[in-house]
Amino acid sequence: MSQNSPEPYEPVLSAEVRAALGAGRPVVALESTIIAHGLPRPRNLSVALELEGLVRSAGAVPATVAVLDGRAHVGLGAEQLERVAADPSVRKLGHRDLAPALATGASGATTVSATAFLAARAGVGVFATGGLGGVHREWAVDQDESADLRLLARTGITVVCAGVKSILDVPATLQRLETLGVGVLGYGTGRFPGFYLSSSGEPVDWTVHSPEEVVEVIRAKAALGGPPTALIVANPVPEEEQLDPRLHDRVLAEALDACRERAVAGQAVTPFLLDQLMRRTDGASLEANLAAVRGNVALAARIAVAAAEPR
Ligand code: PSU
Ligand code: MN
Repeated sequence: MSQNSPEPYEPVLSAEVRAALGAGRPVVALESTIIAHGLPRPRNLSVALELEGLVRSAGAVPATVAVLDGRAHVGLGAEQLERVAADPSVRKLGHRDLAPALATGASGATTVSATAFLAARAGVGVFATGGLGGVHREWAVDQDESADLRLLARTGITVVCAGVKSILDVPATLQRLETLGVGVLGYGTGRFPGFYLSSSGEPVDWTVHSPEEVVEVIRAKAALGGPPTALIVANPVPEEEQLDPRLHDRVLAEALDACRERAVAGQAVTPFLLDQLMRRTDGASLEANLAAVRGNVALAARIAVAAAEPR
């Protein structure tokens, strides 16, 4: 991977990503927090490689985003990806953490907020993740709302996700997205997906059925102009791969109790809850999470390919 940028704080684009962007070929950004902090080792590395493979087989270039030794990278080589997956000192970086990480030479995986920011800055228009962060269920007590929401309100990028994590207060998160002016499209559904579950039960206002329809919305949004905002494509996990909803509800209540009892706070909350669900479902939540992420990455690649087609 070439350190081809002379400016110390400029993000480094991999040669492959740089070439694809220069030629108008499709690129899909992938976040790294899910790899470093959302999935168990060593499976996380094989998942990271599998996700990059899914993007490639759809005809697009993967751009996994991370910070390594104080350099922000858009597009990682195999050794860099391995480091993000295996090195326990890799931190979790939201958008606000980027400057201190670069200034101190730190290494970290990027959340949705940091990834969307760096990807959009590099000129990548489509981004895939599992589930967005959002308003936590204890918001009235601790005001924990993921920085993902505000960053997406100010960043022009299309994010494919399975909704927001079901550990969150989903109706409150949808309300925040409405207030912040972030567009939400249900992909093949009139219901907002529920991350591990195909449906959260909440309605969405707009439904699309193909990558081409998503691209039309992106084009209309660009033609309208105005301040940049994200477009969320909410893609449900297939019903046959979702977590059993009854198991989900029972185990989530236990996990939230454990979070409260152990006074887990701040950045640790989301990884703690995801890990608790995995343990308490004997790994079933992990399989549903992976199915959701795979579907999102494949759809994001199809959207990026359709967006790169001449009209
Ligand atoms: N999707 C997943 N697993 C994850 C995440 C998303 O399937 O671990 C990560 C994303 O990086 C997201 C972060 O930005 O969780 C949210 O963390 P917080 O609630 O601390 O903002
Ligand atoms: Mn938080």
